[in-house]
This record gives sequence, structure tokens and C-alpha cells, in this order.
Amino acid sequence: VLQQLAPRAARGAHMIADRDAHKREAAMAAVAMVEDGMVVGLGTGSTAAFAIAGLIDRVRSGLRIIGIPTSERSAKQARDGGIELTDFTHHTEVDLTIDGADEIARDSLDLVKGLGGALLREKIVAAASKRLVIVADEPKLVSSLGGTVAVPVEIVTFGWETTAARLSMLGANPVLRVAPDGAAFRTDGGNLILDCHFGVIADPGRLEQDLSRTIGVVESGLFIGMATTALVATPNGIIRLDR
Ligand code: A5P
Repeated sequence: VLQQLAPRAARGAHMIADRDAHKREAAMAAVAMVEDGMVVGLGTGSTAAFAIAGLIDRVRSGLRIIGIPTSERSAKQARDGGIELTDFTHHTEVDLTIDGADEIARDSLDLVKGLGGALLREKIVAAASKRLVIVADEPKLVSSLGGTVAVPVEIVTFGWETTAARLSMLGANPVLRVAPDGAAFRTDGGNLILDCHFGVIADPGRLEQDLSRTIGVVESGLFIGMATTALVATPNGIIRLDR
């Protein structure tokens, strides 16, 4: 059994390393789109972290940018690396945001985001951005949203059980997200997340509207008509999709 397990574990490690290499490749292609003087939205997640690392390297070589982070985690990485940060009091428009996604619809570039828990700030930054560049590896590229991941929905704590019941009526099968310590997961804004399993979503735009109209919902992880470009790393190189 041990002999069988070892190669399987090694294969698993290789697959993770390959995925990381692809995420990094996509992230670096987006970093190359950043120009001197830009206000840059800094996404959240493992792929966005590669992009922030790439931006830190470019800033150390003389690139002048100001960043708007989408999470405390990304703010810390950027600040520690020497990227100057700003907020919407000082800059109301973002030139270009680089962020990851959990699913990207191939034709529309509609997205599911929020497995990392930062969907609210990500959506606010995306909405203020002239360009939203999504970086990902190939398994994230799908023909229809909802088939491989649940849709994260950020909700307020008060009466969350009743919000979950309302979401169930939309066909969601909501599951309260739990942190590694067993307590309910809290977003940077102090809210809860319900991971809503819809299966393949026939009309993501309509569902996004239904979710945002639901009492108790702060924001959903469906990003409709927001991404302008997707850079997707495949074993055969990077695919660029524009909307
Ligand atoms: C963070 O809240 C998410 O929207 C991330 O952008 C998404 O989960 C992608 O994360 P990875 O790059 O780690 O897959």
C-alpha cells in the first residue's frame, strides 16, 4: 500500500506544482500590461498573489504605480513588498485590476469569484476599474458557470438563517462557510459567506439580479459583464480572451 501511495502523492505534488507554474505564467502576462503611473487594483487569491509578487519586482526595478487592494491579505503582501497603496478617498478610478477567478465563462467572460472570501471588495474594485484582467489556469475556463464550484454569497450575520432559507428558494442549497478553526468564516467586512450550489447556471445575469435582490445578501460572487480580458495559462501557452 505504501509503495502505491508514494507515487500517487508525488503525482499530486506535481499537479499542484504545474498548476502553480501556470497561475504564475498567467499572472506575469497581466503584470506586463501594467504601465508607469497607473492605479492598479490588486486582486486576492493564489493567482493574484503571483501577480502582486510580479508587481513588487517591477516596482523594485523602477515602475511607479499605486495599488488598491481587494483584501487585507493582498494589502499586506503589497505593503511589505514596497507597493504604495491608496483608497477610494484619494482615487475614485482604477486603471487596471488584476484578479483571479474560480470559473470563467469562455464566451462571455462572466465569472464566479469568492472562494477566497474577498468577493465584496473585489467587486467594488472591479466596478471602479477601466479594465479588469482575470488571470487563471485552464481548469477555471468553462462553457457554463456553476458546474465546478458553488457561488459564494456574502450575507450579514443578523438573521442569516432566514437569508439562507430565501436563497434555498432560488435553488441554491446554501452551506455556511466554516474557517479552519471550526468557527464561521468571517470576511474582511465581518460578514458570513454561504456557498450556494446551483449546478450549471442557465442564466447567470438573471441569477445575479435575483441574489442581489434577496434580503440579507450583501453581494454575490457572480461577476457579470465586468471582466474585459482573461489570460488563461494552458500547457500550450497563454490564451487571451477579450470582451
Ligand atoms: C478571492 O475571493 C477569489 O475571488 C479569488 O480570486 C479566486 O478564489 C481565485 O483564487 P485562486 O487564484 O487561489 O484560485
